[in-house]
Amino acid sequence: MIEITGLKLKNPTMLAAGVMGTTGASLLRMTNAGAGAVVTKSIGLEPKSGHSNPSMIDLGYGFINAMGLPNPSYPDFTDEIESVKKNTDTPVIASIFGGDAADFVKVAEGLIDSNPDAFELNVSCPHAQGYGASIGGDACAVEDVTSAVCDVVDIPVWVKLTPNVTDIVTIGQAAQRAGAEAIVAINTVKAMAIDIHSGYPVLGNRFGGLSGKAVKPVALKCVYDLYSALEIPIIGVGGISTWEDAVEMIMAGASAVQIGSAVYDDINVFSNIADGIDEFMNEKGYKNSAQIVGLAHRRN
Ligand code: RRO
Repeated sequence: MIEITGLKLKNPTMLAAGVMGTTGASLLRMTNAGAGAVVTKSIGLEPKSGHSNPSMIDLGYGFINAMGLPNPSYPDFTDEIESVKKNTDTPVIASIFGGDAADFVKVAEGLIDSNPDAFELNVSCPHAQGYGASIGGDACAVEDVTSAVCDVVDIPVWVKLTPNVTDIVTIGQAAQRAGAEAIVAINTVKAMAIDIHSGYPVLGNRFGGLSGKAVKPVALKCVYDLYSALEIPIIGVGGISTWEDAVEMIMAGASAVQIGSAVYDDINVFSNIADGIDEFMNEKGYKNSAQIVGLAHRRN
C-alpha cells in the first residue's frame, strides 16, 4: 500500500494515460489485472476522431504513435468513469486536455460529478497542434492552466510534462507554484519513422511520439532532475516493463510509476512489477518503496 496526494494505492503501479483507457470496461480490466490506479485516455471539450492511420507502429524497441487525442469528449465520458468507480476501490484519474485554461476548467467541471480521484492535466502530447506540448513548453501557460483547474476542483491535480523542452525543471516548478499536487513525467518523445520503399513517413500524421523501452533513460533523467528541485511527489513513466525498471525509476525519485507500452505485451505487468518490488524490498530489508524514493541522489 502506498499513499500519493492522499490517494491510497494497493501498489505503486498505475495504468498510464492513453493505454486501454477509452472505456470503463477496459479500465476495470486493468484494475482487475493489479494496477494500483488507472488513468483514463485524455478527454477534451469536443469529440475527436484523431489522426489518420497508421497511428501507431511497433519499432521493436518501442512504439511511435500519433493517435491525435481521439476521445468522445467529456459529456460522453462521465458514464465510463462512473462505471469504473461503481465496481472498484482502485483510484481513477481523469486525464484531461484543452487549448487554454478555460477549456481545461470546462472539462474538469464537466467530469467532476463522475467522481474521479484526481485530474491529470495533459500539457505534453507532442503532436497535437494547439494542445498538449504547445502549452507544456511554456512555463507561464502551464502555471495558468494548472492554477485555473486547481481553483475550481477540490481533488488533487497532477500535471504530466513533456521531455521535449530545454529545461523540464522550470516547467515542473511552474506547475508546483500553481498548486499541482504531483508531477507525472514523461509523455512521449518527439519521433518519426520513414518507409524507405515508398519514401514517405510511416505515420499518417508524419511524426509522433516515441514510448517504450527506448525512452526509459530519458524518463529517468527527467525524474532525477525534477526530484532534485521539487517538493511535490513525482510519478515516473516511460519505458517501464519490469520490476527492475520500476525500482530504477523509484530510486531516481518517483513515488509511483505508470506503465503504458508494456501493457500491450502483458496485462499482468502490474502485478508482476508490484510483486517484484515487494520481493526486492524484503530481500534488501526495506519496509516499503517509500524508503528508496530518490535513493540514487546520495553522494556517499
Ligand atoms: O493521443 C495521442 O496521440 C497522444 C497523446 Br493525447 C499523448 O499525450 N501522448 C501521445 O504520445 N499520444
